[in-house]
Amino acid sequence: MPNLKLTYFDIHGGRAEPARLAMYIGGVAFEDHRISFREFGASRSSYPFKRVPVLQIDDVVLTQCNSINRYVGTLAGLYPTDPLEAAFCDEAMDAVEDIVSKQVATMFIKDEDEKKAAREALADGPLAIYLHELQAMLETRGGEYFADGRLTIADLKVMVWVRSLRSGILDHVPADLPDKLAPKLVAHLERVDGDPKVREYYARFT
Ligand SMILES: N[C@@H](CCC(=O)N[C@@H](CS)C(=O)NCC(=O)O)C(=O)O
Repeated sequence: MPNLKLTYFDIHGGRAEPARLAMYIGGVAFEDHRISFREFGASRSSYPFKRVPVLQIDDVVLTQCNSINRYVGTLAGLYPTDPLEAAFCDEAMDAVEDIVSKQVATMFIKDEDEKKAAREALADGPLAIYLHELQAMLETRGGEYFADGRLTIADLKVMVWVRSLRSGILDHVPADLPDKLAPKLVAHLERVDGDPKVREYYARFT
């Protein structure tokens, strides 16, 4: 097994959280290198694309969270070997990346009225569409998991996203939007978040 060092913000969410969870669940040893926003500001230029997460694998550096997810998902036994099931896994993860990018675009709006309008449009448009489509995708795949009929890295990625929406992280977007528009994604979140290994992972931080 290579030496793995995953660098990301010191938060229980975001683009590195599925990889952290996957490695913990799969018993893959890694250095969980957590940095503050201030530290990121100071070291930003040292990261490819000036962004995190980055995964150092021995002496090479891997960027792009879904590439990291596929790689660590494979090491952890949480990425399908069947090509079509792997594509289903990617499909769900890429959909989450799409919508997260749209959310991020509203984060840097300084004017409060403008931000409110952008967030309301986000809730009515893209967020509603992605919640609806991801719920439909889940149902098409059998209703419990997004690929392979079992927990995969895709479930961790969708769970982390739905959980963040329900935390009310986006001002002007109702925290109960997933409950109202995609209750089956909420049931999926509860199933995945309630997994004993996921519970064990978070218990380490309390
Ligand atoms: N396409 C990249 C996006 C990475 C990204 O934008 N990361 C954010 C944090 S979640 C970041 O580093 N932002 C810093 C900045 O934009 O200055 C990925 O999939 O990992």
